[in-house]
Amino acid sequence: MKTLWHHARLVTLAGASGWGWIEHGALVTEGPTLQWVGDAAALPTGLKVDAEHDLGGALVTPGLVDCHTHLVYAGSRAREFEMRLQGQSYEDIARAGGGIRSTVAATRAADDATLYAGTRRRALALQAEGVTTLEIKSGYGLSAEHEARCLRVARRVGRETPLTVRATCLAAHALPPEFEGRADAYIDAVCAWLPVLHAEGLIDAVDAFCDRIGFTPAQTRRVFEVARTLGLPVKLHAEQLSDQGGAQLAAEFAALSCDHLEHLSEAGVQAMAQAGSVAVLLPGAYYFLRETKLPPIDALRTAGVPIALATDHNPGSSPTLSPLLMFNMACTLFRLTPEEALRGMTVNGARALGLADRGALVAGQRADFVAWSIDHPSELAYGFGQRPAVRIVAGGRETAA
Ligand code: DI6
Ligand code: FE
Repeated sequence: MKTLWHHARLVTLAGASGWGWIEHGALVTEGPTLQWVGDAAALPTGLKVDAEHDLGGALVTPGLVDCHTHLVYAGSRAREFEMRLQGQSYEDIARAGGGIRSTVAATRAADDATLYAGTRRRALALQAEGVTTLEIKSGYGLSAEHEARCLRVARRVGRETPLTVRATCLAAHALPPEFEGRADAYIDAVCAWLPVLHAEGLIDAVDAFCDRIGFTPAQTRRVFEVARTLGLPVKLHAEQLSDQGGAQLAAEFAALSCDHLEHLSEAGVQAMAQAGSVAVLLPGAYYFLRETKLPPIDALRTAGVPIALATDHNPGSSPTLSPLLMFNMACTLFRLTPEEALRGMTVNGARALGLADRGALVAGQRADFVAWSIDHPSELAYGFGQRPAVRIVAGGRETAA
């Protein structure tokens, strides 16, 4: 089915910089693919289409790619938020058995229907703000059975919503209570689960939390070695609370991305540049944990490391479902430009997932785009708390905004 979408002001993001603006733009989609993008005056003569949509002069950007979320969980951590306000630190709460472990307990206790319903609700909330591609990590199951269950929920969201979902196994997220004091034994177990989860088709990438309250670089390396044997790409929660040299380790494995990065060193920046890894910035967690150390953004820019931006939605450190609020925080807190923020949640977000077929409005790419009721793309970052998405098209099909 061939469809013409006309009367659009296109922000294509074609090329390495700039908005790629086409003031009087049109798009032609053929099934799930962008077949033609350009100035309406240059539309191929004699073009025959099955359907035509007038976008009413709306500004159109690529669909948003949220490349880092922890959407599958049950329960809430509002009580822990109160404890932090009363003076306890995120790390103290984690060490006392709260934090990630409390979400693991709630997730294991939830029945399948509840776990799926909560995850789907959150995915649709992200979609309503313009997300068309979403990464979902496991990491609140932490047993063979429960990690598989969480990854199946992620896969089901991909089947039953218009969103493209990439599933990442983050079994090395925290030490489950039954392995207390036996972190190496837990890593042995994770290394044994990965081939099984992969054989079931549940994993697109492998992630780990390399930090003081997570796993050591040596333990992370063991997980990555199994991923490499399976041909799976890796990503890393790196240098979030401390500098562990995780970025350098991830670079050895040609990681798709390193994420968080507040404590990233210059050596880490250089390693990421050499490996071609994307820096995924997560201002929601920075804000909500009241972190004061900024990621080394200028050093990343100077080294030419691509910068992506994501919600990091999770119940402990970033309970937001607003990608556009992340645009605003990336600009106000991290001093990204609005263009860097938009590229961060489109082209560079796609790259952080290893997806080369989306992120820009260019012929041949996937037909994922959003029509917004704004005059200029910088308004996406400026108007925090506003929800200007009016039409969302995923894989050539219109979905509810
Ligand atoms: N870093 C984070 O910010 C999330 N996971 C991680 O490794 C937080 C997860 C949580 O607190 O539940
Ligand atoms: Fe995360």
